[in-house]
Amino acid sequence: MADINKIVAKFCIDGKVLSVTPFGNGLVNHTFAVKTEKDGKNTGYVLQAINKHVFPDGPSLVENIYKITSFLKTKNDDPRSVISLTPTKDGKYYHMDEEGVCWRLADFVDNIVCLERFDSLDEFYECAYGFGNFQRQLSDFPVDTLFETIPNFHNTPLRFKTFLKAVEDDVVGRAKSVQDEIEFFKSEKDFYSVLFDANKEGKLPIRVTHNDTKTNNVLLDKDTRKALRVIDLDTVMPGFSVNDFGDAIRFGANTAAEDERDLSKVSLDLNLFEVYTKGFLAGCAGGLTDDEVMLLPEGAKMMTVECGMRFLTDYLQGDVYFKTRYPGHNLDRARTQIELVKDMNRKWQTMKDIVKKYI
Ligand code: GN1
Ligand code: MG
Repeated sequence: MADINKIVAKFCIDGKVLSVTPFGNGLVNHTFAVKTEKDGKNTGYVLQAINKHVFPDGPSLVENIYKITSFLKTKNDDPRSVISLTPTKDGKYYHMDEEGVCWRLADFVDNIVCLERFDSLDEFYECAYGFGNFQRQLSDFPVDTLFETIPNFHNTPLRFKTFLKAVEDDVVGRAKSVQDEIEFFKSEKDFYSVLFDANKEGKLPIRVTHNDTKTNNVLLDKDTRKALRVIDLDTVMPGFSVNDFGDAIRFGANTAAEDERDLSKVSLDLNLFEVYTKGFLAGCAGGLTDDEVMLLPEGAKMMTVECGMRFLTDYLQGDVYFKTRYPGHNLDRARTQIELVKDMNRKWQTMKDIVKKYI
């Protein structure tokens, strides 16, 4: 990798750089904390190398973030509530290194909590509120001006085709050992188009969506414990609101971690599902149509089944997309998602009854 200090030096840092160290645990980009000092006070930045295999067009991605954050700043007075990109010395918002890796630098916000896992229902509610509010504040953003950083990101029918191709190609010879998992994704094939169908029927509009709504992408203020800032705007793209809701449920309302190996621990917590529904819809402040609200369970199941399929696809392709910590990590993640989908199928009617209460 490029010399990290040289990269940092390309940006307009305010103060003296003290250290640059790896930071966070995203599965895609490389992130670093840049600690700085100015007038005897410690501050900092967040530096990221954009994964060019995942996001081939880094400059357009950064431009998206610039547009979104500039727009959000017109609606938020508190600078802590919106990401600020730091320009480079030549006046851009990214630096392209010699290996063609695109880097960007953002402000570091202090006195926050970033929740890998929330400790209380109130915190989960706040994460939901934060993403709902993000949805609402961008409801009049010109969605057509956004670049699609990953085309077809939540095109589940297409993801299914890619999955079938990976099974057929079986490049690393793993398909035979995961027949049950493969069959599971095939058995759900009629479900994959329900959101696109609803869109065609005029029931599900295209909106500005975040597309990575894990709890750790909403920062809470440490003192007030209220949602402060939505981060990780790489996948902000045109999409369906129900998928933003859904990915949060997949990650946050699971009673186990995304890669739990003891499948008996995996289930959908209906109480958390309801808390998130309440928080998300409160943040949206009436912005979603009744049809959209009724499709929230579909969003939850879609994101879970799609993510599971993506993990299994990656396993079949030899673990080339998601970072893994051990052989079989992607398979474990896929199995967890399958277990969660099965539980959603069992609890389907209750999920529908819950969202209906909030129309
Ligand atoms: C990836 O890198 P991270 O953790 O923010 C992935 C998401 C998956 C998630 C699963 C661009 O997100 O779609 O849901 O892993 N992001 C991309 O943990 O593919
Ligand atoms: Mg992410």
